[in-house]
Amino acid sequence: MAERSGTRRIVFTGAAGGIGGMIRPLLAPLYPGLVLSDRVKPKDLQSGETFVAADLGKPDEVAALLKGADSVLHFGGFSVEGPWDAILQSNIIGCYNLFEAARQAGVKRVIFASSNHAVGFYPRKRKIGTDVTVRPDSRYGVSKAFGEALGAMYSDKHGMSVTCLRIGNVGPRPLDVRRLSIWIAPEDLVQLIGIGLEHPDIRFEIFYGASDNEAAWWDNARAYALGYRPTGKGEDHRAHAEAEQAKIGPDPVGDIFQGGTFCSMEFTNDVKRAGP
Ligand code: 15L
Repeated sequence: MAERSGTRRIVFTGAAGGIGGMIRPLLAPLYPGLVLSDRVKPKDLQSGETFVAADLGKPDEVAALLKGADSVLHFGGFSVEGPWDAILQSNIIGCYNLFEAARQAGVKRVIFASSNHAVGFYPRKRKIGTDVTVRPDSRYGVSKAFGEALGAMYSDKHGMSVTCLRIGNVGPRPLDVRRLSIWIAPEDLVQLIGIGLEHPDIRFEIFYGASDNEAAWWDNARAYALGYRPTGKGEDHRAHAEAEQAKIGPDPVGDIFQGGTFCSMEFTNDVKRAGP
């Protein structure tokens, strides 16, 4: 934990995105050397924040961004299901450019924002660990599984410390009944990032990005073993989540699987054949 208060250059891609907006104020006092990056500047950039624009699709720009960096928080890319070309450019090519530039720059640690959608076709009735086969529920989920695989390769082949966070849903409280199982408070996400940035034993890890949720579908034992002590509890917000759920109609496919609407989108299978 000694480096925590240092000014090592920590690059945060995707800093102008939704998660970026929620965690930037929490990261700033912990990591004075934080460099925010995105294609466009966050509208609410604060006077003490450093920003460098970069397009993940352009290797030269990514290389310039990572020059002298100690660590990277890679949250950049397309954050929902989308057309193949958008996913390909941002999350496949962009993610490769990021890891390769990190290797060339001698970056020691990468924290990769993966997603629950890498395993979205597991049924809600199953509790899964981080060692299960991926079951992506979308092109987006496939791209997150790809990012995890890239991280494993850069860890094994080049000795980079890589932490993949299969993030559920970040926000002040769970948005609906599904999110009671996968919700993560911004403070807890910052705690997981801190473990990825500082824990001395990390080579390659996958953690679920979830708070202390009673309704959890995930076994996050490895994160707890490395010191994770989430403070958010989804159950404290059950009444709100159920009230919001009542406004949403049933989804005969999405309600069965962990990935919800990402599973029902474009679904042409028989539910009985998917996700046992
Ligand atoms: C994600 O991975 C998305 O980035 C976010 O927008 C939500 O859809 C979230 O998953 C979720 O599953 O709720």
